[in-house]
Amino acid sequence: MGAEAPDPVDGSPPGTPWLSSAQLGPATIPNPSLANASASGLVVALEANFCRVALESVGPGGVDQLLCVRRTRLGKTGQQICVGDRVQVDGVDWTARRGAVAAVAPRSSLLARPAVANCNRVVVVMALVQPDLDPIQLTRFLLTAEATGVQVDLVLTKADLLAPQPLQDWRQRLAAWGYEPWLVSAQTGAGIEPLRQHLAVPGIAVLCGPSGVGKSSLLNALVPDLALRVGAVSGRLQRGRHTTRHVELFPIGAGGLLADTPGFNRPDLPADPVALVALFPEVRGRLGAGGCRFTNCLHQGDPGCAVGSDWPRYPHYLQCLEQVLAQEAAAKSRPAEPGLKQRGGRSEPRLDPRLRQISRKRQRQGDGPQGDGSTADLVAEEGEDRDWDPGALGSGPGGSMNPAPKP
Ligand SMILES: Nc1nc2c(ncn2[C@@H]2O[C@H](COP(=O)(O)OP(=O)(O)OP(=O)(O)O)[C@@H](O)[C@H]2O)c(=O)[nH]1
Ligand SMILES: [Mg+2]
Ligand SMILES: [Zn+2]
Repeated sequence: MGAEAPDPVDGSPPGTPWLSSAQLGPATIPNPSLANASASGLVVALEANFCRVALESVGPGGVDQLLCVRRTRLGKTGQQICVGDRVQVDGVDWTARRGAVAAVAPRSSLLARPAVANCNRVVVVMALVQPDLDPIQLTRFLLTAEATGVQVDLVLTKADLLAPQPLQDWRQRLAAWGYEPWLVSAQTGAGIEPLRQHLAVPGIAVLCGPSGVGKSSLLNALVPDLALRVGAVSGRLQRGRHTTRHVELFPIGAGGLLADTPGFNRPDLPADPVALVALFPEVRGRLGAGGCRFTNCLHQGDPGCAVGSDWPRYPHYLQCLEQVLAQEAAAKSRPAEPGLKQRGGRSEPRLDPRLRQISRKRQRQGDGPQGDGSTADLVAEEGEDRDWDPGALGSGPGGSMNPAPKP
């Protein structure tokens, strides 16, 4: 592991920044009739100021992927672009294999973190050991996954490091949570083949979990010859080192795409306390037919509560509920200050418009985040916005395939 396979499109190793201006050269359009051509495709990777779009149909010269920036008028609508988005690309330069995203199709689902649109399945990946499996952290990841409304799978990695009895104990414990986990080892290959068959179906699946649990190792085991970079865990808590930095989709089976994502340790909890309990599959059935006496029941031992407390994750539920209520109260008592925007119960600084100006100027001078000014050629015509933040999403599923109205 660790060796990097060349990128199937441009020959660069995966994980390398988008092509620099030196690599790309000036945006030459030898055949004017090919300029301003448009195409549609799927965003398969997002990094810094660019996205890579896999085209629905192969273009002139066998080009099947384009490196794209975003049109300013799209940015002005607040429309963010995520991996998994179906997009319309215009201003295509087939020779340089570049274009600009002009419109985003409506999304069927949206996972906020990692940011992936239109996923059909969220695969929560946690290690059994190194780092030790923490039930609360696992619950938070599962809640985030369940909140998307798509199918949720649970994969527990590093099974080679645990004896059969503790493995069996985890199986039983998680069955009571309503999950049938896939216990796998990327090291020995145990459990990999059945999981590959399960995942190799049309649609987009997303690996999601903390750093160091083995998401990239799992992808390497599932998709031979991929050779994604992996990093050893370290420290007393055996934490990962955030080896994967960007979301990227890789083909698995016919029509199946699996996203490797950067690990993170603490997923946000959903905002609505009343909706929280439905994200616990083991008690979802108790909410139907009659349900609790009070429609706003928070299931804390209230009279006529149908959910009750006789389930193993009830203490986890109460702990999460307490946090959701606290973040809701904090958001209510704290009016949005000028210069701050409310997001998920937290205040975040707005991007100072002056910073955007500086950033653009710097990029024109060839000192952008990639240090290459490579977008300057692409933006000359329409002044594309290159300040997008892949982590900051629009207000939810939505978006429009209709290009934003011209100002
Ligand atoms: N023993 C054992 N080690 C594993 C297994 N899977 C992954 N590892 C090791 O765990 C460490 C972390 O693996 P990665 O694949 O980089 O983890 P990741 O989840 O992609 O981490 P980030 O990219 O930081 O989010 C590496 O040292 C791997 O060799 C496994 O099944 N068994
Ligand atoms: Mg990784
Ligand atoms: Zn109740």
